[in-house]
Amino acid sequence: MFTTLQRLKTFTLLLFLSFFGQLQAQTCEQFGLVSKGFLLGKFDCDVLIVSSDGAEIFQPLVLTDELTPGKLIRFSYDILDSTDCAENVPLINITCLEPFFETNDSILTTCNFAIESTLLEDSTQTETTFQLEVFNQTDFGAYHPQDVQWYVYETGTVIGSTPIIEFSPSPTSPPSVNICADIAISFPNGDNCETTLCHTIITDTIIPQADVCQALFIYQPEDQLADNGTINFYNLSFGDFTQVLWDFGDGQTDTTTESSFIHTYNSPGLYEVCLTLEGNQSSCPSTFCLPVFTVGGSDICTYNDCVLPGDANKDGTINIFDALNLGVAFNTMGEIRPNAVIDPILQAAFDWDFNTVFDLNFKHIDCDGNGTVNEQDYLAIDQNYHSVTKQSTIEPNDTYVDVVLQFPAEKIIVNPNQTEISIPANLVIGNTDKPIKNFYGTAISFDYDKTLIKAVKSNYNNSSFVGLEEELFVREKLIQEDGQIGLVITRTNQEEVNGSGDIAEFAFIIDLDLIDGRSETLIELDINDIKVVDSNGEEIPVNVPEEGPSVVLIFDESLSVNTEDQLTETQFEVYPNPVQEILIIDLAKTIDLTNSRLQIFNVLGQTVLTQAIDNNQTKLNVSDLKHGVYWVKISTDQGIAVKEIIID
Ligand SMILES: [Ca+2]
Ligand SMILES: [Ca+2]
Repeated sequence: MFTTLQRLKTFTLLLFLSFFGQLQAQTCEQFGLVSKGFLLGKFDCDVLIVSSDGAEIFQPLVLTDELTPGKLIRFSYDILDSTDCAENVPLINITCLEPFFETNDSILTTCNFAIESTLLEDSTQTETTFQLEVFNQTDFGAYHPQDVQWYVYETGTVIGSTPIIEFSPSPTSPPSVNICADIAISFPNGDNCETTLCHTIITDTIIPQADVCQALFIYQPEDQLADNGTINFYNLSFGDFTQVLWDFGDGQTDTTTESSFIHTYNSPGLYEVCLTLEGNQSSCPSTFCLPVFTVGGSDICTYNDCVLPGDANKDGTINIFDALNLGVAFNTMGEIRPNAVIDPILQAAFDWDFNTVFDLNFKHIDCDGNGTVNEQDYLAIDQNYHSVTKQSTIEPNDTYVDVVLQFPAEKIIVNPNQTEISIPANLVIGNTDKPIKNFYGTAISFDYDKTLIKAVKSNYNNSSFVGLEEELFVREKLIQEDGQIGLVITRTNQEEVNGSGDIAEFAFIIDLDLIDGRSETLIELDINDIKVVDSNGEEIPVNVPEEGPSVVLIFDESLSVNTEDQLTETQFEVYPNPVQEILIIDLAKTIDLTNSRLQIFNVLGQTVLTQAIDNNQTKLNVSDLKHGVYWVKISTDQGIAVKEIIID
């Protein structure tokens, strides 16, 4: 039996513990959930956890040894059989035997926090999830931090803002990662506490094997706030090794066998630290390296030429012109960027051995940070893309080559029966009298009227002087909501070419319902910028017309067909569509072919083919016609029909 005083004390302790939140399970349902956890407290006593009917649930034996008056302890507990819940264990009680805990005002105002991480059980081999908790070590959790900002120390990526979070490290990370929390709290007496804590989590499950020599270490900044380059190293190596060599990446080495020590860097930054073990085992020597950030978050960019994923020319914006540098550095390899992500955040990276002629390190061109420049790096450009703003054109110069984006004519005839049409515009560089020299790549950005043009598609001209498409890097970026398109075409083998002509076609799909009722409609394009570069990425100045190209669409009633005159769909068929070589026109047997005629028109309304129809099936070889949109018009005594086809 407890004395009244003991009961009172028990109640007081429960009150303290309930502040902590981990032991608030008061119902069966919650009880089942809180089957695992930990207590925190300053106990001058034995602790026993009992059920409401007095049955002992467990006694954490480890406490007995550790309990000394005034000592802070922390222990974990498991409720062994939660099925008891259904019977008679609806409540967790903590029974503290005398002597009892005494509170002390000073501990309530001490800024004494720590971070604990727990690997969650639902982690899989491909993804590990940790629960991270920041807690107050001296007040039973009564004062949880009021303001917590969690971030990955190495990347600055913010990962949460509550005292308890879940975090799944990227599988591409090094095997350990530092998580920091900026913490702020106001105490009842008006004092404030602000601090930053860091905690290392090991993301790989590493199981030491006795017969294997394995170098392994983690590091932690001594004081994240001080940014003073003081780093704690912890040697976690295992196996039978006889010698240890630390290389701190700053020119300093050490052979200490201490399991933990401090190394101070003279200048802050990013360093590659390697630990090598020597020994008699066949798996020795073993070397393990980690990128070590002596400054966390974005502050490291004060000391490192940080990479903004996608900004491959480092001009502070990410757009189609960055893709030109992919061609310049294509297939080059260098250091992998630590903790690489393609989110638009500045990331510290090791320098590569290569720079552009503008002294731009190639690490900026490896947008995804995987150590190789290739087409996959475009993903970061595409994802982090900024609309291009209009650049002023270079003063025209007779020695420069002309680069134009042009429609095939000033006026294009439109058949009012169509619901949509495709209008082409071609990107043309130079001409046979004045070809371009030392050409390596080009990129263009222009705006179009999105209220008239519902889609744009670009096509590289595979017979152009630039080369075969499979040897090139070609990408289109369409921002339909802004009415903007970008296109990059660059070689990738560091070899320049000379030549001239049409290199790409843009097809503008116009919804004719949008311009219904107008006899004429003006389509204008506004060029934001065109760049042409050589194999060094150096710009070759070109003449670009100040006025963007325009075209007038004119509705031609002669192409239109009255409903009464129209052949029904069962009376004719035109296929395949798109067609590459043989176009087949089938007419129903019931149609009188006496005066029948077949015409094909291009988008300019010009007739490109006319012939009589003397058979119910006509086969036409259209492979000689230029690729694009055409209309097939069939005229018979029973009616006429017009059908749009695409020659591919
Ligand atoms: Ca850029
Ligand atoms: Ca890459």
